[in-house]
Amino acid sequence: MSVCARPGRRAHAASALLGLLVLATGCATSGRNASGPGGGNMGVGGGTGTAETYPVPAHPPPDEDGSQLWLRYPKVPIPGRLAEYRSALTHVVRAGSSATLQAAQAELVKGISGLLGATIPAADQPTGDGALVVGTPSSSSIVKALSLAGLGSVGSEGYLVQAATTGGRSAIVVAANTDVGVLRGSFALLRHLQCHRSVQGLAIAASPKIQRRILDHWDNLDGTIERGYAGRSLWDWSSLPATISQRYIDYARASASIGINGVVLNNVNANPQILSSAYLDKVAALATAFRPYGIAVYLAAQFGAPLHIGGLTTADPLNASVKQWWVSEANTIYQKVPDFGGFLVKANSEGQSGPGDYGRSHADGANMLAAALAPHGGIVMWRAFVYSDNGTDRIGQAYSEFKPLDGQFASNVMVQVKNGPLDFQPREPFHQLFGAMPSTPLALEVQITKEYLGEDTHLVYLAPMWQEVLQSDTYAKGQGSLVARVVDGSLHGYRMTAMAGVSGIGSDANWVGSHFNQANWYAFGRLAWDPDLSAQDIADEWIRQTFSNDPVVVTPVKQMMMSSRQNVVNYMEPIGLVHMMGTDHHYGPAPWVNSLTTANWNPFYYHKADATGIGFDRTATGSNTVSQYSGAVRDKLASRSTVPDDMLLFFQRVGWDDRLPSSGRSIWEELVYRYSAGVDAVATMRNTWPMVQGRIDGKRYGDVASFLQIQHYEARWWRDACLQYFASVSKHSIPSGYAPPAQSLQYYQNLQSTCPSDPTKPRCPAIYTGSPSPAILPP
Ligand code: GCV
Repeated sequence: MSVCARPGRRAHAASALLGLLVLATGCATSGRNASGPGGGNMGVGGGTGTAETYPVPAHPPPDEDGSQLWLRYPKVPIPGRLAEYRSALTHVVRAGSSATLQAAQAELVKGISGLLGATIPAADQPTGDGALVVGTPSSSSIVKALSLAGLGSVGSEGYLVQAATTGGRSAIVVAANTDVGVLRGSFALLRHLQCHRSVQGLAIAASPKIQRRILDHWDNLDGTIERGYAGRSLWDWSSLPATISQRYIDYARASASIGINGVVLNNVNANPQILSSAYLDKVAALATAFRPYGIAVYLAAQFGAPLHIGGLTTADPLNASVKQWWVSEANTIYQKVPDFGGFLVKANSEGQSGPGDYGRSHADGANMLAAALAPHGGIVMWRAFVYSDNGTDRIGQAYSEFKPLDGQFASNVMVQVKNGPLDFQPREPFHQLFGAMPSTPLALEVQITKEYLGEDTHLVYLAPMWQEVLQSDTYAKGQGSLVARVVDGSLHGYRMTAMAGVSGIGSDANWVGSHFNQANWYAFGRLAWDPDLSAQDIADEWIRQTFSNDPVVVTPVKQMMMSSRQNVVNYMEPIGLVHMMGTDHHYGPAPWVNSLTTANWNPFYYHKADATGIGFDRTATGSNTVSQYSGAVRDKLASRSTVPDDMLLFFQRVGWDDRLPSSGRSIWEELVYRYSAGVDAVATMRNTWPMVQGRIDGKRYGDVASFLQIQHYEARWWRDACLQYFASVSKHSIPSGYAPPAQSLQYYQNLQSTCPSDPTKPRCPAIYTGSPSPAILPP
C-alpha cells in the first residue's frame, strides 16, 4: 500500500459586505503559526471560507435547550460544502479497541453523520476515496505507514489532522502519538467541519502550551455549588458509585473537546469527608467515567482533615503522625484512582485551616502534602488567595506572604494565583505574583462562573478579560515578559504549568445558567490549550458551532460578545472601581456598605469616596502596593499621566473635579458618562439580537432575549444606585444630557432586604420596570 501526506495550502478568509455588516465567512483558523517550549498550534490549509450564501430557514429551526453545547452537528446547509464533505468523508476506518479510541470513533461517527445528514459507515480498511483514518502509529498500520513528519513534535496530547493518500486513494487522517491525542484531534476535525471550513489541503498540527487545563468545581457534598447559578451539582453523590449518568459522559465529551484534562470535583472550602473511603469510591467511579476522555480527577483537600476524619489532635505539617496520615491517605487514593491528579488547597484563607495555625509557612504545608503524593506522581496546587483584616492593603497581602517563599516549594507543588490581586472583579490589573516567582511554578486561576459579572443572566463574554491578563506584560525579564509566558512556563522555565477555571457548571439543561455562559466554558478550554488564541477567533468558532455559520448570525453576535466585557465594566465598576457589590450574595450594587466588621469586605474600603474625592491611593503617597510590580509597570500605574483610565481609581485617589486627559471630562462627569454608556450599550445588544431571529431556534432566541432584558434593567439599577450614592457623597448632581436616576438612594439601599430572594438564581423584580434607556439623552 502506498501512502503519502499531502501538503496543505495557506488559508484565505473570504469576506463580503451585507448592509453594514462585514461578513467573515471563513471560520477562525484553528491556531496561528506560534509555538513555544510548551507546544504550538499551526493551522495550514483547509481554512478557506465559503462564498456560498446561507439559505434563510424555511421554518424556524427546532427548539433547543442548549444541552448539546457546541457539539450539535447539524446538517451542513450549503450545498457546495456539503458535497465537498460527502466526497471527502465517505467512511470511517475503525479505530483501535481502547476506550479512548472508541470514544473518538463514536464522536466522529455521530458528528460527521449529523453534518452530512446521513450515517457514515465504518469499515476495517479504506474501501475507496474518502476514508477517515484515525489512530497512532501503534494502533493503526495506515498511520504508521504514513510516517508523518510532524508527529514527533506534537507531544503526548497533540495531533495532526491532514489530507493524505493511502493505497492511491484520498483520505483524511487524524494521527497522534497517544490515544488521547487522537481524541483531541478528532474533536479538532469536528470543530473544523462544524465551522464549515474546506477540507482541501487540510493540514492542522496542534499541541497544548499549558500542561494541566483544569476545571475547578466549587461543588459541595450536599449538592449545592458555591457561586453556582446553574442549579445543583452535576455530581449526584447519593447515587454514586453505582450510577454513572449520561450527563457525566456528556460533561467529559464537552470538556475533552476543548482540551480540558483535569477536574477538581469539590469546593476549595472543602468538606474533609471527600477524603473518606466511602467518598473515594464515588470519586473513583467518576475518574473511571472521565478516563477515556483524558480527564484526570483531583480533589480539594481540607488542611485540617487529620483532625476531622483522621482522629488526630493536630494537623501541624511538621508533626510525624500528621505526615504519616497524609501518606496513608494518598496511598488509599491511588489504590482506588491510579491516575489521581493531586490536591488543590485553600489554606489560611477565609476561615479555612492551614499551616499558619501552627506557626508554619505555606511552603511547610504544601511540601508535606507534596511528599505524600510524590511517589504516585501527584501534585499540589496551593492557592495564593490569602488576606486578612490586618490593616494593610488587602491587594498586597498575597504577594507579601508568597514572594519570600519563592524557591522553597517542593518540585511537585504549584502555587495557584487568581488573575488579579483582589477577587475576580470585572477589571483588575494582573496579579503581582506573575513574574515575581521565578522558582515556583504558578498556575493561573480564572473564574468562569460570573460571581461578579452578572451571575447567570448577563451576557458577558470573558475571553477578552482573560486575554487582557494573559497578554499583560510583567516586564519581569524586560519587555515581552507576558503573563502568558509565565503561565506556559517559558519565561522562567517552569517544570509544571497549569491553568484552572472555576466552573459554575451545574445541572441546568444548558449546564451553566445561560446559553452565552457556555462561551466562557468553551473559551476557558481553548485559552488554556493556547493562551495566545484571540478572544475574537474563539468567539467566532463558538458561535458557528453553537448557533449558526450564517454570517447574518455570526457577525452581530460576535459584535455583542466582543463589546460585552467593557459594557459590564462601565455599568458596574468603571475607571478602576471594584468590589461594589451586595454583601454575601454579591448581587446588585451596594457601594454605600461600610459597616461590616471585616474592613476589607466593605465596598467603601475600595473606593473611599468622600467630599474630597474618590479612589484608593496605592502609590508611594498611599499603601505603595504599586511597588510590588516591576519597574516599568509600577511607574506606569503610579503616574497620573500614564495610568490607564480603567485602572485609575484602583491605584490612585483623585478629586471629583480633576480632569481625565483622555476625555476632558471631570472624574464625576466621566463616571456619569461611563455608567450611562454601559446601560445604553445593553440597549444596543437588545436591538442587535433580533437580527438572528428566525435564523436560530425560537427557544434559545427567546431565552437570550429575556435575559438581555434583565441585564438591561440591572445595568440601569447599577448605574442609578451608584450615581445616587456618589452624587450624595460628592455633592455633585447629574449633568444635563443624562437621564436622572429612577429612584432615590434610600430606595436602592432598601432593596438589599428583598433582592435577591434566591442567590442561586438572583433576580430583583422590583427594578424590572420602566425604560432603562436612553441613559444618555438624545441631543
Ligand atoms: C470558594 C471569593 C468567593 C468565595 C470563594 C473565594 C475563593 O471570596 O466569594 O465564595 O470561596 O473567593 O476563591 O476561595
